[in-house]
Amino acid sequence: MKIDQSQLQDLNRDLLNEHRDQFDFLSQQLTKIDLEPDHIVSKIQALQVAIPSWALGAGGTRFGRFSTGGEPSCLEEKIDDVGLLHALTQAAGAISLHIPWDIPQDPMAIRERASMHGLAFDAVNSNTFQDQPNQEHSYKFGSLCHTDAAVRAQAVKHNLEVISIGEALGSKSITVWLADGSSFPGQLNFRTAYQHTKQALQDIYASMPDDWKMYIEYKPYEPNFYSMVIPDWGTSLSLAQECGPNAYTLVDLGHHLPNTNIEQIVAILMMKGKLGGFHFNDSKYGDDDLTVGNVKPFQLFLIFNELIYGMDNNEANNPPLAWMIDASHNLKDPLEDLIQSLEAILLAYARALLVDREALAQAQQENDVTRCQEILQTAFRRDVRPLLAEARKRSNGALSPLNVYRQLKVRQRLIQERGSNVVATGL
Ligand code: PSV
Ligand code: MN
Repeated sequence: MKIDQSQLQDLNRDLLNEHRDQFDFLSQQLTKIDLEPDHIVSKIQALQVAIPSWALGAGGTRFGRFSTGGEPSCLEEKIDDVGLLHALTQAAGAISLHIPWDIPQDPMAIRERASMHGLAFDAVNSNTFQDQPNQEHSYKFGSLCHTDAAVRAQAVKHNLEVISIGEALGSKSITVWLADGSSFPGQLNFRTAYQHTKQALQDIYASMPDDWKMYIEYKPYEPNFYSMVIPDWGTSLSLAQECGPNAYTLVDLGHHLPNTNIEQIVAILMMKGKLGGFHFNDSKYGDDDLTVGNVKPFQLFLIFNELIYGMDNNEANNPPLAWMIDASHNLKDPLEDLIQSLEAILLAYARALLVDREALAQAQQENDVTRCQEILQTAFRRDVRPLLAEARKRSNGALSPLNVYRQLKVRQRLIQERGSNVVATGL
């Protein structure tokens, strides 16, 4: 199904007067503190977040999976779902594919379908954390780090295939996440595992087109529980440095031990020009893959505060970041969940744009701790939802995406079209 533009505009009309009042009121307040509402709105309009092809169906836990109904059963339908999200929010202008979960049979046709929805192809993701049918060597004991050179070669080859699929689609980057590691002390020689991984990443990097980027993701534990070969940003950064200028660290918000100061990691990586991308999600305990900003919205704001500072003070030429939502939807309708995640990302971004940076720098210089805190919290506590709605209005999206989604009965229509038992590929 496609969102009918005239229906969407009709639904917008019902909310227009209230929206205008709220936007005008906020605009006046912002103008008083020397902020330009139009400038902020255009920045919000420009932020586009990729949706991963594996986040459109119900996820599962190792204890079970409950289907949502109307899930996309093929890549074409996944693209259509991202198209729905983009039509409503105007903030989801890209899709990120995981290979081999989503191998395009006809890349040109897939490209055309995506561009009909206004979507670009973001990073392609390799998968050496699962064995595929008829695969010669198993990844049970690792992939790029494996003790056996034949397994490593197979994993490198897979990454090269992923790159060539990405090229056919117009992607410009590959994200490598490795489940490699050990679950028992003594199982793995840490140094050998690192060296093997470094060599394999260098081999992949060497075959990458010149205008491509490699993003190296890290994760402290899971599925291995004693050690991961790339457990943290330091290891990822050192591997990226060993690969070359087009290799970067990718931060997945769920891939940190509890209470890690992620905003500080972001600041240092950007200072080094080595932050490549972001996987957004939220968590209470581990890699919970929950809706962005639902548990720790202040942390998300602080991260965006550093991102904006990094983008404004970019001496190291950190490239534009690849933004993606990497979540799993076990209870909620995945599309509703993604709408909420997009809203949370944009809210954090918009609030961080309001931070009075000059005043903050001065307060920091004077060690006025109270004032530093006030400056951040003043920005964080402002209700910026009218700015987001205005950005969507100007881009022909929905003033209230979730309401339109429900009023147009999108899920019910998808169930009618696709049935209630289809299961999307992914985790
Ligand atoms: C691993 O937890 C991860 O965050 C990586 O990005 C994977 O590619 C993705 O989830 C999907 O499994
Ligand atoms: Mn991730």
